[in-house]
Amino acid sequence: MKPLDNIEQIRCWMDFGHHKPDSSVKRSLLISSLSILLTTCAGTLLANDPLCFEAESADRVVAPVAVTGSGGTDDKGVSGGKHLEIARTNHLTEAESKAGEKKESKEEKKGEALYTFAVEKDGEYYLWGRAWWSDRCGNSVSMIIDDGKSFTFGQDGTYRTWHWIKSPPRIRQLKLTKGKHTLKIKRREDGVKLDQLLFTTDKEYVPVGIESITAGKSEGSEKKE
Ligand SMILES: [Ca+2]
Repeated sequence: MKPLDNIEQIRCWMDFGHHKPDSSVKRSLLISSLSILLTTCAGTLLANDPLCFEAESADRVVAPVAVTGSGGTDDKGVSGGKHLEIARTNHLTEAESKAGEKKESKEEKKGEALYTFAVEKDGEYYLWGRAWWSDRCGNSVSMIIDDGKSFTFGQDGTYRTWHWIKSPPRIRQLKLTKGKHTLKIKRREDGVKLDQLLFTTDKEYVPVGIESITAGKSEGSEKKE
């Protein structure tokens, strides 16, 4: 586990406030396995419609997916000062990008960000993401909701600037029942960043700039007021 992961996990834990670990557990956190950290950090993102949260607020982030905030020119105007990133370390050729994916290493296949969220009503949802794409070989991620089929998010032609894009229309994966669900973001290409994510049932809703974070993270089904 990278040092950055540990820092993120501790910060996440501290955010619970009412559920702080004692010092011995904190110490074990630094050296313990990822599975223990995941159990500790798990929480459900809850809010009324729209449900907006930071992309960096995942329960679990596994390399090459990472939480970062370099403060560079491209990071200006990032909500929360951080974002999710799949760095461009292994550039895809255009042919590989057109094919949808390249042969991934075992490590790359493990890469993901995992979120647990809950919606307050059944419905057909729209998932928006505030994204930054490098170019046409780095303008998408794969997403999986619950145990559904993965779908491609992105593939638009706006590069090197933060902008909101929407999930493909009318996909069955976004027909959600009231209650808890999971979202996984997986690597499809590299050179991509995500700042915020937003679920809504309102088809007229169009996020602009940095949206207000509406989702509070809470354990189980308990709602944070
Ligand atoms: Ca962010």
